[in-house]
Parts: sequence; C-alpha cells; structure tokens
Amino acid sequence: MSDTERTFVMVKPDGVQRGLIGEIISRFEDRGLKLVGAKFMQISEDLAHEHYGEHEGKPFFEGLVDFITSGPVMAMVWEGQDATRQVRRMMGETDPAESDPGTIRGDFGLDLGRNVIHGSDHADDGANEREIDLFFDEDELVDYETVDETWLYE
Ligand code: IDP
Repeated sequence: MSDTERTFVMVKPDGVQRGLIGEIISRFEDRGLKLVGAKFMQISEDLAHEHYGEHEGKPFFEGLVDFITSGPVMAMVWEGQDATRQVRRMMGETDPAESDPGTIRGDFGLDLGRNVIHGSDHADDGANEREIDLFFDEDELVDYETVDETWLYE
C-alpha cells in the first residue's frame, strides 16, 4: 500500500437531520476506507469561524456559520490510500446541482447551501491534517488493522 493518509469528513447538519449518516458511512466502508475517529457533536461559533476562516468576508459566510452551527454534525476521520482525493471524488462538486449522480452530493442534494457533507480539500496542501487537529485530539484517533487490508491493497 502506498500514500496512506487520513482525511477529515463531516456529515453536515442537513445530512444528520435527513438521516444520512449511516448511508454515508456505508459508502466509505464499502470503498475500503477505514474509520479511525468519529465524534457526534455540535459545532460552536468559534469552531465554525476557525473551520471556515478562508471564507470570512464572503457574502455567504454568515449563512454558512448559522447553518453549520444549527444542529449536530458527525465529524469523522477516514484512512486509506489517497484518502483525501478519493473522498472528494465520492462527494462530488461543491454545488450538488453540478455533481454527478453516484456522488454523495449528486445523490442527496440540490442546493449549494445544503450540500450534506464536508471533506478536506485535496488541492489545499495540509488541509486534512489541519482539520483533523481542529476537531480531534490525538488520543481520539485509533490505530488498528482490519482483516481485509491484504485484499484491498496489493
Ligand atoms: P467545499 O465544501 O466543496 O470544499 P468550499 O468552496 O470550501 O467548498 O465552500 C465551503 C462551503 O461553503 C460549501 O460546502 C458550501 O456549504 C458553502 N458555500 C460555498 N460557496 C457558497 C455559495 O456561493 N453560497 C452558499 N454557500 C456556499
């Protein structure tokens, strides 16, 4: 196996309210990714500002903070080969309307402001580690091997 990495994923409040946590987790499990951390939580205003800091000042920023703090989220860390990029491919585009059927946003969303899931941006170097650090303490992440790794990786 090469390029094993961890990536931060979050089912947003709309995904939680719509009962999509299990479906989304199943997709990543089926793909062969390994869950190494999970936290069902409510995001504070401070955490929202930190997490979405790059969007501060944009017209949609306040609405985004209101939305992401409006109800619980399922924060997770998934591990696997090329995990950050593969999760993004499975998520689809930022706008569900532009996302292909078969992707999470393409199957479960219609509107840009309600796009169900967040995943670290693979084009933003180090975003995965930064976001994992923001949401998880080191001792909340688990190192373990699964029985099928020999059959997932050459
Ligand atoms: P990403 O979630 O696909 O990485 P980003 O550009 O980082 O996309 O935007 C973060 C989040 O901000 C999006 O997932 C979406 O919820 C929200 N967002 C981005 N652009 C808009 C917009 O133009 N209107 C409303 N919400 C937006």
